[in-house]
Amino acid sequence: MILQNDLILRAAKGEDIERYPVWLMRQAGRILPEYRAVRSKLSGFKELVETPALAAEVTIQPVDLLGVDAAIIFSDILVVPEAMNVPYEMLEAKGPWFNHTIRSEEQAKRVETDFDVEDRLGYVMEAIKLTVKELNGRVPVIGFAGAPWTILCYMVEGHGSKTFSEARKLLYTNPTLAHQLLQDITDVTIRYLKAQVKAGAAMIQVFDSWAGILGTEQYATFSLPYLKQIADAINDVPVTLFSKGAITSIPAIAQLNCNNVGLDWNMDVAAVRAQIGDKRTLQGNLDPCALYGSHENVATETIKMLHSFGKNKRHIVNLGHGVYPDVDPEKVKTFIKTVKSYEIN
Ligand code: 1CP
Repeated sequence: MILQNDLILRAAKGEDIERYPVWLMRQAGRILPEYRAVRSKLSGFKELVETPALAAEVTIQPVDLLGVDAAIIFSDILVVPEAMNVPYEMLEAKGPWFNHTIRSEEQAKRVETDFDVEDRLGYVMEAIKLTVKELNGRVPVIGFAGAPWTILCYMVEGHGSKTFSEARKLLYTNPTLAHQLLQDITDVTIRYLKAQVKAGAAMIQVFDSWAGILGTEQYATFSLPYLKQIADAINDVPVTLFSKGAITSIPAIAQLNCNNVGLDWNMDVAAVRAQIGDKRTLQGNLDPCALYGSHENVATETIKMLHSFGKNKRHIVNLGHGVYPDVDPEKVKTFIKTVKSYEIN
């Protein structure tokens, strides 16, 4: 398939670009009335995730409606623990819920790793194939998975949390079990991401959403070695590592075998660039709340971020985290328009 718009892939590889590519984390989702219309006809979130034709439809919506330079496959990071026999439910207005938590060796017995990802997660690969076919080369499709540490957070805690103190407790009380589970998640994740690439994903992003709740030393012990295995295993397409809140670990992340390092809005682009040099592309990092401002303010804040890049072409524009569901899509369009009309040279 020849891509008409390969801007994001060129930026990821450090090749020349005529303007900065732009997409948004969580672009396929509740900000769009067209997404809510599809979703309202279904029993719930999981039905959408598990129905390839509908997942493909909502994946393509932001390409049609917002003009982003990449599509991210509509799915969730929690499909991986589910495939490992730790299933989740998505409760309306509450978020994920696991009926089984894994906090002891006894509970860990239910965790399965020896299965075919095509078998248990085939619906994701099917959705990617359909999306690639329907996009017909308009933009690349990004595949993704959660980082092992972030997946462990949900497996141990059983639901969302501000502190994930049960998960962090395990690191102190039973580090052996924590490492065993992290390795199991890593093994499955590598097979899953390779299957996504085979199905047509042209770039991979690993979301370490709960990186920021670990100290630097613990991050080096319980997350980086597993991210390293994933980054080393995915060779055919560019890889983005997004470790939200891991400010002090950014130089170590940039040492891994990745193309892109995702930055959240607390991170200073110029300071990170000074630390890591030109060998990696940076992705981010407008504060998602900036999109609540007036159109004029959105444009001003976006330009401020673009200025922080200097003249460096190794950037992919995004927010510093997922777009908030109540943001006006017109403000998102202003953000995207501002990026697209910004001259790099
Ligand atoms: O009913 C709905 O529409 C539920 C909202 C929703 C959506 C749209 C959830 C529940 N997941 C998703 C899709 C999703 N999740 C995507 C789709 C593609 C896109 O970005 O457009 C992606 C990439 C994710 C990844 C994801 N899920 C992450 C990592 C990214 C991040 O935001 O940090 C995490 C932590 C999750 C777990 C999750 N899924 C959904 C919720 C509400 C949560 C977070 C719960 C918590 O706070 O712990």
